Amino acid sequence: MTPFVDLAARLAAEPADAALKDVVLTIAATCARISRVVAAGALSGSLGAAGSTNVQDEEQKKLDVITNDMLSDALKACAPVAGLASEEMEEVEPTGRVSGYLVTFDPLDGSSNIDVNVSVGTIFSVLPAPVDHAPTEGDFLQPGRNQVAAGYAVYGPQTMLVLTLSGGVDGFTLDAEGQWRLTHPNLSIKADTAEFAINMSNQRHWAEPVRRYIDGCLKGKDGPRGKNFNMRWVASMVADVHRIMMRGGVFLYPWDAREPDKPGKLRLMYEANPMSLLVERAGGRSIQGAEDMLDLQPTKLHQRVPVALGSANEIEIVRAEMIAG
Ligand code: P6P
Repeated sequence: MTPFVDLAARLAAEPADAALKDVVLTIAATCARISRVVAAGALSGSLGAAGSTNVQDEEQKKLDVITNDMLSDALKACAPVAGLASEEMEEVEPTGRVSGYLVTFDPLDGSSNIDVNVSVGTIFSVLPAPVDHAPTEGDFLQPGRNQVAAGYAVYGPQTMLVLTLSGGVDGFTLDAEGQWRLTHPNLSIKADTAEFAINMSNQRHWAEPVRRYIDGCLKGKDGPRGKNFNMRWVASMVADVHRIMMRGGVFLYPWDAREPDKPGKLRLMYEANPMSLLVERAGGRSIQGAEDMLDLQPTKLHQRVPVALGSANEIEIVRAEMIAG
């Protein structure tokens, strides 16, 4: 008999309504199925390019399309879901139902890592749906603080689900029977860190505040920070954020001059906002520029934002650099 309670038992203790728990359980069950599809890799012929591009004009991998269909089909069959939106779909998709919840998701984040067997993941966000009409794109454009649930599944050495509804953040590990087991209750991010995650190859393109912050870290114990720093970059947001949930750190994907009209690479509605809710609920911080990410009023469904998130005290140092300009 395992000592680890399962997801349904943990949700039973949540004050959230049964309809929201139904949505979360549907997403969790689909992520368990996605884990098996991802793990099969070349054996199932699901690696490689799909031969199409998504709304971001990015080449789609076969697994981007397969996993998007898995989540879309499951959510359309889930009664409390009134509408869904995905990185892989240009428009929002009303389900024909009114009221309940809206779900946004990145079905397989980091998919460029799939073919080289590096961790990837699924990110999801749940928002309240309008009560009196079928949802339109405008109904999805709610600040991150409106989220009623958020989470990710990371398909790595273990498959884990990290989730927040009304309270804290819990981590679940998928067992051999396909059940999510509560292995990491009440996750909390260390307030201080000596580890940053950023794609250093873009250094010459960063704005001055980010360049100053990273230079300070790189100067180590003889520099302004008085300590040495370590660097990590998985190039899979889910994997980098999961490491921060487990041992602290900061993750930055800032604006850079390569495409100056783009505020950042990552998407607000189904990457930055769900990750920011999880990080804040675990005691961390998440900012875009000098503002809290969760306060941002979205203007477009596939809007991109610069992201800096992680250990609270370290992010406040980043925020101070942003304010200094
Ligand atoms: P780069 C994956 O494509 C992603 O959207 C995030 O998961 C990841 O953090 C980032 O892009 C990696 O970007 O420019 O380092 O390849």
